[in-house]
Amino acid sequence: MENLTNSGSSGRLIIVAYRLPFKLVRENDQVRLFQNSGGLVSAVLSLVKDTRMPKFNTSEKIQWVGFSENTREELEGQSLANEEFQAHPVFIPEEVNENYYEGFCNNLIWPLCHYFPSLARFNDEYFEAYQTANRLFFEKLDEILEPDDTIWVQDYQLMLLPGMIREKYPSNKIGFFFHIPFPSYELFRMLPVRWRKALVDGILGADVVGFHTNDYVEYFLKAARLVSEYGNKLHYINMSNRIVKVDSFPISIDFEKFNAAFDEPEVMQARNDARQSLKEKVIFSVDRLDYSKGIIHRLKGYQRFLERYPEWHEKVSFVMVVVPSRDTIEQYQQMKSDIDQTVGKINADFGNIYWQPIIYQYRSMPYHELVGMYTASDVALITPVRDGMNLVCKEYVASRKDRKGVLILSEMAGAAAELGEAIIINPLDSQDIADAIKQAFEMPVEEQTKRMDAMRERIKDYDVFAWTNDFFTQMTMLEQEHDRLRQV
Ligand code: ADQ
Repeated sequence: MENLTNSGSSGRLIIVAYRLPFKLVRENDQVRLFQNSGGLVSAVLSLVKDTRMPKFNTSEKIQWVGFSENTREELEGQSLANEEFQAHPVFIPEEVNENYYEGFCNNLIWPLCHYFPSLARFNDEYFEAYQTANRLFFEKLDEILEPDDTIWVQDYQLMLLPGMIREKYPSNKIGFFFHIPFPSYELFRMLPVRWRKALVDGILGADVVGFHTNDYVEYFLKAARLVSEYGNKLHYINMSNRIVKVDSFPISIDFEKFNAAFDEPEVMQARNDARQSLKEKVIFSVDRLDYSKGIIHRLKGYQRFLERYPEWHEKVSFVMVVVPSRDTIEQYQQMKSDIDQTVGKINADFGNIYWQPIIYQYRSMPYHELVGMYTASDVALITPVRDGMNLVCKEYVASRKDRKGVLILSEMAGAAAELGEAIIINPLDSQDIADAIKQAFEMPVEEQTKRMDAMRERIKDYDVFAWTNDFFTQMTMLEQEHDRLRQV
């Protein structure tokens, strides 16, 4: 895409996300900043690294407003900046945060947007806390905001914030990105009318609203039409005094980083260690503990594979890594215990003293080990029952500099819209998963390479640099579209 952003703003870029990009940790009387390694931090860092990117005021770091995992006392007198970011901590009282983050965000919005309405808890206190917390983010932003600043608000924890900013700052450029699926209207309308309207109006405080896929864009446009009676012309919503652009921007990864990692000594070592200790065929999966990730469905599919295709017994190792997440919430504890039991049962039913069918780890995996496993495995088995995008599958493909390996991917992941050369499965259908594993194991190397090449090319073209570039290009173009549409 043509890059129009260099003519853009000379103000600062302010990111507002639920979490700050780092937290302060004390080790033996030393204090240091510990950076989160999530997809958003990498994506925002691409803004710093990419010379094609808009020239925000480069004498200033990227400003980041977010909830602080440290207390006010812990941060007293400490600098909250590293080379790239200047952090502005938001302190949320514990009782508010419980109803806001665990409550409204993770007990209501998360299950609803991932098509688990039966897990959604509707509670007036949740919404009150959501409003209060969004207001606390706004107050922090209000302390630092300058006229030329561009604000980029992230995700479902902050849907009211763009509207709050727009009310007081009509001229600042505001972007909003939603990282999880925006659900079909039948799900969205389960929210009380006043909540629905507040959320849609809040999001529409932004100039550009981004989702991962065209489907999510359509669902949002429909919600805007039905909830707030905003009409749209294609991707544009006319708000009487301004226009909002709603579009898809499929988030991506740093392709070159994963591609180059293939030859790094630590990755090679991890790959060799894995290959030596595992059976001749290796299946790998890695995700956060979450019901949306389809971990139980994956295990059922693998179980079906072992039942139906006994010729593969003792020849396959399934390495399944789950990173601890939200395990204070009851549903997550229950899910963890279901996973433990299912893994135990499969290993007990099929394994023997020479063979453990599943090697299950409940921990975070260091980067070199992760890429070591990506590049050691014959199959990546990614089976979410619903996922906004899913970056793991993109990381797997980008890591395969050897152009081998097979991706089995759920049709319910946003990434399936881009990665059609994967073996696409329905995660609810165990037989489909079982057959896909068999097909993957039997796939000739030439076909693996053909499919990998097509997917690698696509991710390379639309990497995380292209993603951020695309978003900010749209922000800049909107001004021009504004004028054009007024004349139509
Ligand atoms: P997540 O639900 O967290 O993100 P995902 O996109 O797959 O899911 O990103 C997970 C990241 O964590 C990947 O970079 C992966 O490497 C890493 N990771 C996962 N398990 C790990 C482990 N055990 N050890 C180490 N690293 C691990 C949300 C949405 C997604 C959307 C992203 C970005 O739910 O759908 O793709 O935001 O928008």
